[in-house]
Amino acid sequence: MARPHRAGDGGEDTAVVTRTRTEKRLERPKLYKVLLHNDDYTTREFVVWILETIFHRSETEAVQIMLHVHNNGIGVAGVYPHDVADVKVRRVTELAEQNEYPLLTTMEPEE
Ligand code: TYC
Repeated sequence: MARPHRAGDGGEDTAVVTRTRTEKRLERPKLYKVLLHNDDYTTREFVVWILETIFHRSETEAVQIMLHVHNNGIGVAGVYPHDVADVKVRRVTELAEQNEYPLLTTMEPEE
């Protein structure tokens, strides 16, 4: 006698459920660039400290990124999933305000 079946229990819905799970696993989360913008007032030392503290950059990397932003007007501090990028932008903005620097940080989707 036929038994009732639910999705995933070996009945005809199983293939659909399994394929959906596979597609979900293959989706890569969209990544966001956290950008630092140059200005004339924020000290180089503060930007390097931000890159070391918030973006976990080595001193060498931090100086290179800071100089890139200083020379080009903008540069990438790091690339992260949306929620992580959002928190980093907020933390940098808060630290800049507390220290009375106009340092601007923004985020934009990669590609
Ligand atoms: N232009 C700043 C100075 O000469 C240094 C600086 C670098 C500021 C990067 C902001 O995102 C920045 N003191």
